[in-house]
Amino acid sequence: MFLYDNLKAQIPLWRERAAKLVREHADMVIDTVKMSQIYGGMRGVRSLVTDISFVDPAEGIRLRGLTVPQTIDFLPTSDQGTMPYVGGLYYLLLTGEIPSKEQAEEIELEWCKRSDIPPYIFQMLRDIPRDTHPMVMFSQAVLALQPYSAFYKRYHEGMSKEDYWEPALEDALDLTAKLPGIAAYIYNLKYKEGQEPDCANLDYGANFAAMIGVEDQIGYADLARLYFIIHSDHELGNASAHTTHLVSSTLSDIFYAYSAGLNALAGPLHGLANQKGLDWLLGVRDKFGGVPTRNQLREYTWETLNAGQVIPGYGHAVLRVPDPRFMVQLRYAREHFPEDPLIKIAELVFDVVPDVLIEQGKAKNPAPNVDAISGALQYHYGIEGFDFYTVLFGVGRALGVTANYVWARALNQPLERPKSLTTPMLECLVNDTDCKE
Ligand code: HAX
Repeated sequence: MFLYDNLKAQIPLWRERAAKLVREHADMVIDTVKMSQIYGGMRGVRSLVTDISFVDPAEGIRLRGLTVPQTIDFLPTSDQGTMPYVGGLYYLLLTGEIPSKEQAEEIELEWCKRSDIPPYIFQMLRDIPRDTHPMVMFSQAVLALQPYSAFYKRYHEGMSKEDYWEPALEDALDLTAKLPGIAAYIYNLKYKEGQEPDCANLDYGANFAAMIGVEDQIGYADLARLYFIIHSDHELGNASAHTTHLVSSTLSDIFYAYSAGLNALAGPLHGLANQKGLDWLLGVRDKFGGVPTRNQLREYTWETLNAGQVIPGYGHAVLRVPDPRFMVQLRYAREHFPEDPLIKIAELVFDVVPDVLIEQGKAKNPAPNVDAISGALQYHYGIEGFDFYTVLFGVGRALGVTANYVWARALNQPLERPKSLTTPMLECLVNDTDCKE
């Protein structure tokens, strides 16, 4: 397999690069920690390492060095649409190399071979009360796959540290292969009947479009590919990636770890913001019976802020410019359905809300993030159940976090264990008194 051979060749070199850095510069100070950061959610503390992606505050995400537009332009395109194969993106994330079409298709084929879902998962999902949030169902289904973990099995049989990455890769491929089928099953159970999977003839995006029974399957397949690709990774410090990384650093396998990561994604300040973003846009549409005037939208924005709420889809912990993932979705919507009233509202919001947030003077970044428009695109294709949208995010995010997971095991990254202090200890430090820990 191209992927396996590529990783096997690369891993010793990366191990040596990491070992050399530690050997020769063990005491080098990379960053310092301020009081405001300790109390401020560790924003900006440079204390993690990943080569899969990097978020430049002034530019946005680079996936293995490629900007979002470059990623879309350079990856091989699916024969069934205009967007790249999701399998090609996975090859890029795992190896750092742009795949050939054959290499991308090999991943698609590998996913197809591994896509069967044990029947007890479906039984379990059917037994969960139907009004349960789909993220709960999704996270439980991922956790329930754990008995199939190759890593767990090999570890308990007695495996050398050198070999961790191999069953980690097996599990990563298995999990990412099964997620679209699980997500589609949840969708069909809660909202609408779709079709049987057909990965022998359809790629990752097209198969998902078929499984959820969307009307415009060709159009939606392209959006699904785009959506999974742009949601795949956003460095290691974001809550879903970091949770997965932390949990798997105990050497619990990716099923335990990504189930936990999904629970982090389910929060309204993270992945749930796409559902909240759409709610907010629909609130605007319903209040004004369509696209409002600029003044009406300004007032509506202030009403939300004055009620002590955030404007979903705006602001970011790292970014300081409009999120390129927002821009690429806006471009997609302008190209494919510019007359959609919700897209027109999203465009007006992009024009009006940043100025209001600047006027309010709180948000460090008044610009839109990925969630400011992603829900509106799903809505255009008739995807029902807004609470399902974070599940879609979870299918995409798995690509990045599992790539990180494979490399974390390949580089034998250790158990994560930062140090905490008490409030009196910090007060002692401030007063420069003799304090004991
Ligand atoms: N609307 C109103 N107020 C906002 C705001 C927004 N969109 N964004 C930030 N602020 C406020 C914060 O609530 C904070 O207020 P307090 O001082 O009263 O606590 C202040 O501005 C400073 O916050 P910040 O430093 O600019 O932002 P943070 O790094 O603390 O938080 C968030 C980043 C993304 C959580 C924040 O911008 C936010 O809540 N945005 C709305 C929710 C959202 O869109 N989340 C999705 C983010 C992308 C993502 O992870 N997707 O999964």
